[in-house]
Amino acid sequence: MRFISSLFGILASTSFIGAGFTSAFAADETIRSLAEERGRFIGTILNSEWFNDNIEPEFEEIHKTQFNVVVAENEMKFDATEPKENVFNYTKGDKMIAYAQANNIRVRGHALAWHSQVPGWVNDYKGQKEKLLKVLKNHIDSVVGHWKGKVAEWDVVNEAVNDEYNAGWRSQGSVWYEGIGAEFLDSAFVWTHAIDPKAELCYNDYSLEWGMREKSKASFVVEQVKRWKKNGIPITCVGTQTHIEIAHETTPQNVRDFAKALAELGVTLNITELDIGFPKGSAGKLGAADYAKQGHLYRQFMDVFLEEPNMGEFVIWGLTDAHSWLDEQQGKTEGLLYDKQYKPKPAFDSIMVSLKSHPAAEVKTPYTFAKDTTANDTTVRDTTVTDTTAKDTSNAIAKLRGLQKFTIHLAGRTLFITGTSAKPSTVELFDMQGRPVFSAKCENGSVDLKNITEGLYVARVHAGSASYMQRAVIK
Ligand code: 9MR
Repeated sequence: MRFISSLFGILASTSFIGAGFTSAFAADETIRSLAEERGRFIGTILNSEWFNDNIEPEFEEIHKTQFNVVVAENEMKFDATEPKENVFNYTKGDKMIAYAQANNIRVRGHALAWHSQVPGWVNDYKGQKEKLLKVLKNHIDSVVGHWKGKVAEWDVVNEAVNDEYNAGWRSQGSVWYEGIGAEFLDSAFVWTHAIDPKAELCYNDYSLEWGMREKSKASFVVEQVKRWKKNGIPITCVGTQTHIEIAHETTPQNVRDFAKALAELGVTLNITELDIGFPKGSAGKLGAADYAKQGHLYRQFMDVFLEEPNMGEFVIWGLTDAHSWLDEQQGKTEGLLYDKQYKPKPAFDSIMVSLKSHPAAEVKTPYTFAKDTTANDTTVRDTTVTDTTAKDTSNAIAKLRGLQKFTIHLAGRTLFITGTSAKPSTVELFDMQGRPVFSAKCENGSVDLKNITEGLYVARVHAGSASYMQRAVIK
C-alpha cells in the first residue's frame, strides 16, 4: 500500500478523492493512531481465512497498522470452542490472543450465548431446562475462564431479540430461549461477570440502527437494559452490529439517538459489525459518486461515534472487499474500507477526515469510567472524591485522587465501616459508571442498604474532612 502525503486541508475541501483509491494521508498517520489519540478503539475482524493461514500478507500488515481492536470472525463462537460436550478447543482463539498481545490490540470476545452456531450436541438437549442451564454455565465458566484478563469485552448474548417488529425475545429457533426462557440472558451476564469481573459485558444485535420507534428492536433493548441495571445484572455495553446498505441514510442519526438513550442508563454503545454494502448487482458498475456516498455514510457513523461520549469501539465486519460475508451470504458487495486489491477506498479517507475534524481534547471516552481494578485488592487506588456534586457524574470516579484505606464489611444488608481516622459521617454508593444511587448518614459506623438491588458499586465514605472510596458487592 502506498500513501501520498498531502495537506489535510486540501483533502477536507475536496472531500473525497473518488475512484482510483489513492489515499492522501501520510503513512505514519493511521486511523488507529488518530483513534488512540482520542481514547477510542477502531477495529475489524480477523477473517477465518487468517486463522487458516490462507490470506494475503497485506491483510495482517494493514490490520495491525490501522486497527486497535479485534474480533474473531467465527473462532470464539460456541461451535468452535466447545465442539463436543465439555471438550474445549482454544487453539485458534489463542492464536488471535497472541497476535493481539504482540500488537497491543484490544480483544472483543464474540459470542457466548447465541442461538446460531451452536453445535448439534447442544440442540440434542432441546427443552431440558436444567441441563441447558448447566451447559451454558459450563461453557461460560470454561471459555471466559480460559481467556480471563485477555478479552476486554464479551458479547455475552447475541441476537436474542426477534425479527418480527413486535419487540419481543426470539422465542423460536433459539435452543436457549425455548429451553430456559428469558432468564438465560440474565444468567449469562451474571456468570460471565463472576468469572471475569474486569471484562466489559455487552448485549449485541442487528437492526438496532432502525430507530427507537415503538416496538422497535432498539426500544425493546433499552427497556431490557433498564431492567438489567435495576436488577443489578452486570451489563456494561450494547453492541449495534450495523450491517447496512448504501440506501440506509437515516441510520447514523438513529445510532446517535440510541447512544443517548443508553447514556441515560450508564451503558456504553459500541458499533460492533459495521459494513455498508452495495446491492450485489452493482459490482463493476460503481463509480466515484457511489464510493463517495459510501464514504459519506462511514463518515457520519464516525462523527456520531466521536461525538457521543458513551461510545467506545467502532468495529467493521471485515477489512477488505476480497474477504467479506456480504458477497458470500448477503447478496451485497463492496461494503468495507479496502477494495479487493487492498487499496483504501474513499470510505477510509472519510474516516480519517472525521477523526481529524474532532480534536482529541474534545473527544470523551467511556473507558475512563471506573474500572474494576480491584479483583485482588478491594481498595480502589488513585481515586478519591473531589467533586461530590458534579452534574456529569460519569467521570467523577475517574477524576479522583489520593485515596486512603478503610474497611467495609457487609452483614446481611448492613454495611459497617471501620479503619477511618475520623468517625464516618456519610456513605454514598455509585454504580460502575459513577452514577449516584444511594446516600445516607452513617450512624454508629454503619448504614442500612436494604433498598439497594444486588450488584457491583463503588462506596464513598466521608469521615472528617477526608473521603474514601472502595468497591462494594451487594448480594
Ligand atoms: O462472518 C461470519 C460468517 O463467516 C459466518 O458464516 C456467519 C455464520 O453465522 O457469521 C458471520 O458473522 C456474523 C456474526 O457472528 C454475528 N452477526 C452477523 C455476522 C454476519 O453474518
